Amino acid sequence: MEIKIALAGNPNCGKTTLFNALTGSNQFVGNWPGVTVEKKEGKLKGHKDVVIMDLPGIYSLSPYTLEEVVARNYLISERPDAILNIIDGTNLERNLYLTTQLVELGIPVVVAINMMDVVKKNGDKINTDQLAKELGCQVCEISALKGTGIKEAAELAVKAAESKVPMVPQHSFNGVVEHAIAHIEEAFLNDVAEEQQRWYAIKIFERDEKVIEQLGMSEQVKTHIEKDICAAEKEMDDDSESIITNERYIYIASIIKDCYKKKNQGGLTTS
Ligand code: BGO
Repeated sequence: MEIKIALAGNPNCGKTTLFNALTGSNQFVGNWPGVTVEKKEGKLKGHKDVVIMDLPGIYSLSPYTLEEVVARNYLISERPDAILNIIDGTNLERNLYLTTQLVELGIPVVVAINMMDVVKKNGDKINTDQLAKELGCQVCEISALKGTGIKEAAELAVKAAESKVPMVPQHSFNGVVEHAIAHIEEAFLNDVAEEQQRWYAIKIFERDEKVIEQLGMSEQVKTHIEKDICAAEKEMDDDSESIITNERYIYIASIIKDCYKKKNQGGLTTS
């Protein structure tokens, strides 16, 4: 059986460098169906049955850019066996925004923190064990440019794919949001595989038109669910999409506080 591993990450996180290092000359380049976004896949060196799929660089799984739509359609329709999420260690906060969404898809995720050569040179510290605990997935350190840790990262992704243990997201939104999400899952998502329900429910809560259309929600169900969404919006005095975005950033801020130490932070206030 062929194993499919998707490489996902922000633009400029080093995804192309990693993809090239992992696959060498064993690559096929084409376009995603119907769009002019480049599609690249290749065999993992030393594993003839492992295909690495290079997804477009994206900041989020929202439906607003062609790249985001291509990447998320692949993730939710094709369901790779694992996601190798490359994040730029010099830009943790921004990069983790995508990570918080990838771990909700129910697909095993391995996070590879890239640019570790720069992080180390700067004297900054990332507590990967703590980060793994708070995200609920394995985390490793790599430098795609220098080639350090990349074989190990790929092996972790292969193991995660083989294990088929679905991700269990560690983050909970505010109570009223969780209430709405639970209600959406219960009222409408019974036919969706359990590990995928949370991602869909969050998207429905955000009123993501593409997901709502894909799922073919009736007006009756929409009206029913809308009550819960409006209740959350009223209580939190914001629109549903902004509520989710803000809560993700609060979660990320707490992760950064626990897991990241910048060398010079606060170092000047000795007097
Ligand atoms: C240029 N460490 C360091 N130091 N740099 C890295 C690493 C790493 O681990 N990984 C990648 N880079 P892409 P996306 C460049 O191209 O793979 C660098 O968008 C330059 N180019 O070399 O393209 C990598 O596919 C001139 O840098 O990322 C590349 O995700 C001056 O990060 C950049 C300096 O990598 C983006 C850098 C003409």
